[in-house]
Amino acid sequence: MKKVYFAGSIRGGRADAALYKRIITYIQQELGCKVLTEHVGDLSLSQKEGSTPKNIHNGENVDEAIYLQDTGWLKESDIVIAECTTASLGVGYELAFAEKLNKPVHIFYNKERTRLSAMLTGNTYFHIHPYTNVEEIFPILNSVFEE
Ligand code: 6IA
Repeated sequence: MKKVYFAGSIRGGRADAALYKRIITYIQQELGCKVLTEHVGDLSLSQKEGSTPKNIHNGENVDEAIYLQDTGWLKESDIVIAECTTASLGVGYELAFAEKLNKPVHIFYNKERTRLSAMLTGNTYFHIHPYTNVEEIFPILNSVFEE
């Protein structure tokens, strides 16, 4: 079963969380893949998640654990899918990290709501899919996963 790393904004803002959830569910149920990062579509995950400056719980640095787990999952993944309409530093970092690992990377964004960074649109390594209606995302995913 293909392992998918889905990237979407968390501290960058949760305006598109419901869309992330829809994409994750589609990848799992319609395309039959394992999504390593299911929590990105968790609607109860508040933007204020871990907003204490160092995010220490029971003596553990939570952010360090998140970083180590996510970079581990990126190494383990077969493909990276990102929804980039809501800008996120974490997602930008993950995309560059995935490129260094030579993972296939597919980036979706709503071209009427945002102008994507030139650091993504200018990099021919990435497969970039601008859309105007979210319904366009699903047939594109079908063809990406047919390959
Ligand atoms: O800068 P951002 O927070 O917007 O970065 C979002 C990206 O970083 C996502 O694609 C995630 O893969 C990763 N990321 C950021 N925060 C977390 C996180 N927080 N857990 C896992 N990955 C994260 C804790 C959530 C937990 C309480 C369920």
